[in-house]
Amino acid sequence: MIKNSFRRNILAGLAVVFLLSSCNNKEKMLDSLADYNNAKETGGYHFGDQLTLPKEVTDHAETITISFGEKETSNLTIDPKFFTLGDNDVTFIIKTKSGETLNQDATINVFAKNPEQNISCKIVAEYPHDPTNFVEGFLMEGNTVYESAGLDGASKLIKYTLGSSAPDIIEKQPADVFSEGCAVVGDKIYQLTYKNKIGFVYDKNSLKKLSQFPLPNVIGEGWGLTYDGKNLVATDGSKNLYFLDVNDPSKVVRTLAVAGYAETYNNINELEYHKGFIYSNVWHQPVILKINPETGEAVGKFDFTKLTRENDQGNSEHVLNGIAFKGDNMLITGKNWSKIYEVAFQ
Ligand SMILES: [Ca+2]
Repeated sequence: MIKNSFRRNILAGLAVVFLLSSCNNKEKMLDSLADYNNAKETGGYHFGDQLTLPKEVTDHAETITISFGEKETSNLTIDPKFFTLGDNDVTFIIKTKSGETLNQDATINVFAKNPEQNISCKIVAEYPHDPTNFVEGFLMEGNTVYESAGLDGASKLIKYTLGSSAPDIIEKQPADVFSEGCAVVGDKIYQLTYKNKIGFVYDKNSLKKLSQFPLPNVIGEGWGLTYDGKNLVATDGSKNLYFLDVNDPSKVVRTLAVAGYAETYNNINELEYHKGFIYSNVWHQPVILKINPETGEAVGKFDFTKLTRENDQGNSEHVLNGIAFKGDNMLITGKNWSKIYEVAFQ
């Protein structure tokens, strides 16, 4: 009896020691994981980086899974197939060697794999631009410029020949509609509105309004618009590009955040798709980004500080906001600018 009771006590004692050490390990794992994630949050990761989790975690983990939205991965690499640029609010799911499952939330900040290349260019031509136009949408086809001008009471869609200062056709909006970005698809022009939550479709030749569509709920405000040959691509003043179904632009097909090597770009604005890349200016910044539409990485950057200073007349709202292409040269203008510049890349 004495022997049995002694044995029972020893077994109970061992179980307590085991439980205590298991609890201890569990706390250590969660604490060290939290410390690691907090330390990494500011500097972030770049696409291709490995997550090098602390030894306290890896020593006691059977499996480590990261869950993000409806996706899960056990590959601890910052892979664009799984992570998006900017904030990823993830949950770490750790199965310990002692059979427990631990969960911990974390924010994983992701930036582009490589620094943005500074692309230099030179002005090769200048054309007139109506300085009363608060440009929100700007594109060119052949020699014809299509332009959407904003503001309540002054919104309109116009078309004119590059070099001319008088429009061929003006289609005015009702006073309560604030026009935004526009894009040509076949014989139609699609146009967003700022806060009216609708978009319009026009006949490209006559600029007569054909129909309207509701903006997707996720788009807070209509900003820029372009067409990549498959989808309409819209911005709403956030860091996101929204790829819309061209047959039903109220449907978002894909959302992509935009970031460079060291920063996320918010206020992505007027857009232009050209030969596999999306070009976008950034509201209140005199820059144009060249964006990889597969990953959202800003791979290149144009600095138009000097042109913006020459054209904004000291008004901080007269920002660079118009990108079009004339062959492989870029046309740029801005809100209330009196010129359109043709620039060649160098
Ligand atoms: Ca454009």
